[in-house]
Amino acid sequence: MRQTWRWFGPADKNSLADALQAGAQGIVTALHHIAPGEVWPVDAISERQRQVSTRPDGKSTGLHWDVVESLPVSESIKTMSGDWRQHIQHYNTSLTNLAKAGIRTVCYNFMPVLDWTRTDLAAPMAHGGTAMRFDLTDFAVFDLHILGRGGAGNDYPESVREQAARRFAQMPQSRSAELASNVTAGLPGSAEQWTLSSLRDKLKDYEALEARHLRQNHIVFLTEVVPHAERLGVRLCCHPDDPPFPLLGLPRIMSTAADYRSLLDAVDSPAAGMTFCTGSLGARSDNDVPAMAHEFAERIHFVHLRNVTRQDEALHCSFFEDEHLGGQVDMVAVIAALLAEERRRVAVGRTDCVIPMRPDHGQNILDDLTRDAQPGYPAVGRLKGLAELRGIMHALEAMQDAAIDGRAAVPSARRSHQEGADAPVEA
Ligand code: DNO
Repeated sequence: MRQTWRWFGPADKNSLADALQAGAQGIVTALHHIAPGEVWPVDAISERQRQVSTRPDGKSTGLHWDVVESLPVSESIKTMSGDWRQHIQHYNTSLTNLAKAGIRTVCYNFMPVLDWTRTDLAAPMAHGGTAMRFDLTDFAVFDLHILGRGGAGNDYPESVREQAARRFAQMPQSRSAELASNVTAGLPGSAEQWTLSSLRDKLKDYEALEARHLRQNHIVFLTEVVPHAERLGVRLCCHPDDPPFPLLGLPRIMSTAADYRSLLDAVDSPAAGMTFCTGSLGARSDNDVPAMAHEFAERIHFVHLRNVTRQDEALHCSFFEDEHLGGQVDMVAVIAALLAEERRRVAVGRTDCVIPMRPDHGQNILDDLTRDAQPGYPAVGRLKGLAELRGIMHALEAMQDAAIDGRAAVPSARRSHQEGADAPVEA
């Protein structure tokens, strides 16, 4: 697998030099300054490519912009209202411009209004670092008592409503403001930013939109863009809902194996695929994540490796972001399935036989605690995750090589380490 690293552009507190020291082989980024629905112009794409590939002293970083995360799908497209037709044309133009620049893996999501959502961005961990967390009771506090959404009571069991009322009554103002900001202020990489009042207005647009309508709109969107992507050799890959269940009464339709099965069957093209995010999918106890990696292997174009520990099995709704090998997702089984898919692709002559992966999120540890990088994207926590995941890849590849050659396993670095990456460079 190709070991990539998310970089938010020049404003990112983590530099490309950090990515290189972490051993990244490629960069995942986006033009976050361009609003959803607008065209990504050729010039802006090539400028970002230049930033990725060039060190401040003008020398090459050896890195390239490998994956777009994300080319956002506008709210108008998701609801098929307003300027949606024009936004689809713009989406196709952006795909053309990306393909011209040689960038052909494009991640997107189809979550209405909110992208990834957490109630805590820095929950203390026993080791002294922090991690992100989604707590259903805190979310209910936000929904019922801070946002005050009409009808929200019907969406929570009585026990959660009671606990939320008690918690809100004792909640200091500073924590309720923080909770509101964590949920609504938008996170880096999310499509749109909300205030409490714009969020209330936006939710109205979805009042009549049921899950089945959103599914239909997703298929219409893909029907409009996939033939174009196919001609360009672009692979779109839909990120799962995070967390994978409805929030604020909004439908979420890419949460389970059944959701992906029906979408990928409805739009049966290599240009319509999946971003396999183990952390998002793993937040549901009824998702068998390794089995999903096997089932959808052929259509997986991009991988996020992250782990979660679920905290409320009964409600399967609360979790925290655990260490990459520490949570409930069987990471070895997932990586084994993905490496097997890579070998299968080589055997059938597919050109996309190296699947890009990135260590998704990381706990804040050591210097991360003072660096104030984007939530979820610390340098050291991700570096640690990548190093652990790389270890698994090395071990599994070495065992596979040994099985093929019929000899004892010898650790081999040849496939998962960039050639020359660890050689000394000229000063
Ligand atoms: C969070 C990310 C998501 C992801 C989008 C993809 O860290 O995994 O924001 O980028 O959902 O469209």
